[in-house]
Amino acid sequence: MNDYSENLLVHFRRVESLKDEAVNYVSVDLNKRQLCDLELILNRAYYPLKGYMGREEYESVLDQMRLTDGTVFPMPVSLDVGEKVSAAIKVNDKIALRDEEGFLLAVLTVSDIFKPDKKREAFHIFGTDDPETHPGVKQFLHSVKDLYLGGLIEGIHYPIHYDFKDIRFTPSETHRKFSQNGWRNIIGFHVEGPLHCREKEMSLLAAREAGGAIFMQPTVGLKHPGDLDHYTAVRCHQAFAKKYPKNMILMGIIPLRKRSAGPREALWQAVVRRNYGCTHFMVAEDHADPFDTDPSGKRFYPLGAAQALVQQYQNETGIRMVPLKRMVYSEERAQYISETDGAEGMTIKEMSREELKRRLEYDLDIPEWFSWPEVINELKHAHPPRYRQGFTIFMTGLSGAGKSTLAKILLVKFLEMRHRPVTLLDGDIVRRNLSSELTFSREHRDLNIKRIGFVASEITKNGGIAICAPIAPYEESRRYNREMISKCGGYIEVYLSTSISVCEQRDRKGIYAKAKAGKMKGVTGVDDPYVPPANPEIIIDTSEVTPEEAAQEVLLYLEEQGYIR
Ligand code: PPS
Repeated sequence: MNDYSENLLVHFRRVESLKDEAVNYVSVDLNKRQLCDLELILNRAYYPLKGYMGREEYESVLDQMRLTDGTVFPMPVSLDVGEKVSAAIKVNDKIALRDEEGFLLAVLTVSDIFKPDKKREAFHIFGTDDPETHPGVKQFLHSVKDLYLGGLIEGIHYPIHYDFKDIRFTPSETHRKFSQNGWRNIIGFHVEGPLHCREKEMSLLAAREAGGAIFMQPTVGLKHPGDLDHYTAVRCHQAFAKKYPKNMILMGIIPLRKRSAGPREALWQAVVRRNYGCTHFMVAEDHADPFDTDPSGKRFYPLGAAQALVQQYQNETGIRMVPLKRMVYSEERAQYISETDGAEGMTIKEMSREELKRRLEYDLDIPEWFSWPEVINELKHAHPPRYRQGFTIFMTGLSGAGKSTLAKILLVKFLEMRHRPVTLLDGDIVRRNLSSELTFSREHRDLNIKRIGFVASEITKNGGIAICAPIAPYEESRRYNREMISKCGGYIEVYLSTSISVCEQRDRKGIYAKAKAGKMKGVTGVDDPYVPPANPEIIIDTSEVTPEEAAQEVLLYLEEQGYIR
């Protein structure tokens, strides 16, 4: 047996014994953010880290952007845990690190358990500890737990992915690919959102200046494989990468989570790309700025600060900074030109993200100078025009306000149109099926409404129409639904403002009579509150219009907004 086979056997035996021993260890189920870090430690993208930083290493990184041995490493990487976990362990213990399903990925030997000063960390990493001025700080303070663990990790299995396996390269795989391609200069291209013609020209210019090929690495950090967006984004990147000359580009995705920490993050991304085998790294003048897509031009970090920092450390890190220069489309020249030289006096064409989104939503023309049909077609899957998006009609109002009648008419109208599958989630029907165990307490009403919202969001996400008709007396749960469903498609809140006196007169179910007779307690509008919605899309008082007229009003709104045609 040669050395290689012998090493492999030793490793295999070690993994097997770790698996057996881990049954007795305290387990930590890592969240998506933590899984990203673990994968990049295990595959050596975070080289020279062999585990999570202990206190001394952590402090050194915060203060000096260096590990204790002096190596440049600007971002702290420790494992954050809650009090429950930290109370169950002590230094030198071993911990089983598992994924969200409990699958064993690695064993951590704890060297440090410490409480970081999170505000101080934020200040060092982001340049501020104010969550109101920096969304990255807000996210960090909100999502990272209060205690950190440090220590060496022994890997058992990479976090499992079923999607895009063929383009999830490890650093050793990219090193091999680069040398197979005969590439000596490789320019790392960090990518977040979808890219179009302009970004191709900008990256090609940078690659020409550095005299090398491009390694394009879109981040897929915290996207969940269940999100439609994740697939669309990667497919857009794949279509984009096909637009480069042959043997000029390699694309691989990386589970690197975004922090929006500006210059420090740019330097850190450069170090990671160096570990993947890149010799150069493209840095934009507003690289990793939390407001880099803000149409007003607002930025948190000074322009060029990220480029300067990566350049300052390039001899030590071993990866050179290549500026990603802004380009604009000149109508006269019918090509992209550098914004700083030659753009003066030219007719410049640009399209903002918002305008692109609007054109996608209304199925409008997107010019060839902006993007390619292959990329746009992929985007259209994620942002179909409104008439192909799913939507939810969420009615709210007192019992007897006319919700069920209006819902039934709309159901028939939508079925007649045969555009999309339609589901009616009437208050009574939901109470009988989905929420049969719930009472009419505030807590249970909120739970009921959120359940309806969840079902409606699934229907909407899959392109259907959900008609919901509960009382939904509280703003908080209605707002919760609005936020959740709007991410999946259209959300139209219809407030049936019919007064309590009219509802009492109608009293089809006799609940108001029972309330008056003292036989029923907690009836909405009588002795239980109804909070009218703050900003409904449509308000209808059914004492003033017929049910058909009310339905017509909703249909007109949908037509006006582009949901039906
Ligand atoms: S909620 O508040 O949104 O969870 O209510 P919802 O699920 O829509 O259920 C309302 C229907 O249940 C009947 N019902 C009551 N309504 C109000 N208050 C109390 N205490 C109550 N108890 C039973 C009532 O008939 C409602 O039917 P609709 O369709 O609204 O007339």
